[in-house]
Amino acid sequence: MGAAGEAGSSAGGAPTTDPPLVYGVDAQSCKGGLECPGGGSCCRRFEVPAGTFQMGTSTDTNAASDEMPPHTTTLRAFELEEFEVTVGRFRRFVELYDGSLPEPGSGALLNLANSGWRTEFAAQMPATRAALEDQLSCSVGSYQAFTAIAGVRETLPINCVSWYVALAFCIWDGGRLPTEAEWEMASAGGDENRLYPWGATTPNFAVHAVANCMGDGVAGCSPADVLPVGSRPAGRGRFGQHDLGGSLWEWVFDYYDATYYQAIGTCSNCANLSGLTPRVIRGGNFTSLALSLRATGRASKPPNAVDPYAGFRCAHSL
Ligand SMILES: [Ca+2]
Repeated sequence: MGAAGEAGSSAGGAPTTDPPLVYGVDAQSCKGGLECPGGGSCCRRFEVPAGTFQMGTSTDTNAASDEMPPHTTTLRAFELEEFEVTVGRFRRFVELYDGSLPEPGSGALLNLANSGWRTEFAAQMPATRAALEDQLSCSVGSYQAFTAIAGVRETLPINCVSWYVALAFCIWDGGRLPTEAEWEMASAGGDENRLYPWGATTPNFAVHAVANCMGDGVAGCSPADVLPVGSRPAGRGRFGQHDLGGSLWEWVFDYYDATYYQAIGTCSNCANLSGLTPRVIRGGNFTSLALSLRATGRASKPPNAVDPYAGFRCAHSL
């Protein structure tokens, strides 16, 4: 009792009244309402039903070697968020962020051992809110989405987030990161094996995806090419998710291994939970050409990379 009183008086300022950062509360980033384009909650999510599909491809002549061979993949049902995580949602995490971290093992997926948060991730996390805000300022005056004060950019997809921060956010919000297999199942429309999330149609960048620096309708890349989530509704996937092709690359849980498909074979609820440093990113970004928007396309970044081209969305187990 004495220590608390002394701290409050000796600081000479108002005691903090912020609630603590509590991990694992479902959709707390949208508490009180946070509306995204189309009129729904920015936290809305849609079920991707259980099923079996061919992950990867052997028929797409544009495919890279890391997309081959295709392998039969079975997944249990899960929910995937409709939108990439927005600035408005992420701001609520920032406002509470005090450096405290998820419990080890939280955010685990598919009952796989060694998934979820690990103690060794702590060293990769910003220690303070100020350090987190510093990361979010990775592209000041250009592509960065976050602003210190809420303004007109609240429905832009949050970028400048590391894999670690993305995972922590999803756990805080009651979810986790999708596995690479889950993400591809959503983007390919499961057993429809769509070339792009919307189908086989060659992308029209005014209609299907925020990509090719055509977000503003003008050739050439500029900050105006970063658009609110859900800006290309005709590009939604089979299960309702927006922007699986384009907008931002999306972090998924898996380690990246270019030869993973050659070794995995038929698998059920599989994920690559070991390997070297890089993690998988999927779906291309607002500067990408059509090639990167394909449902089977794979890329990677070091997990501590913070740049304006990558964001994420969260998955939720059922
Ligand atoms: Ca995307």
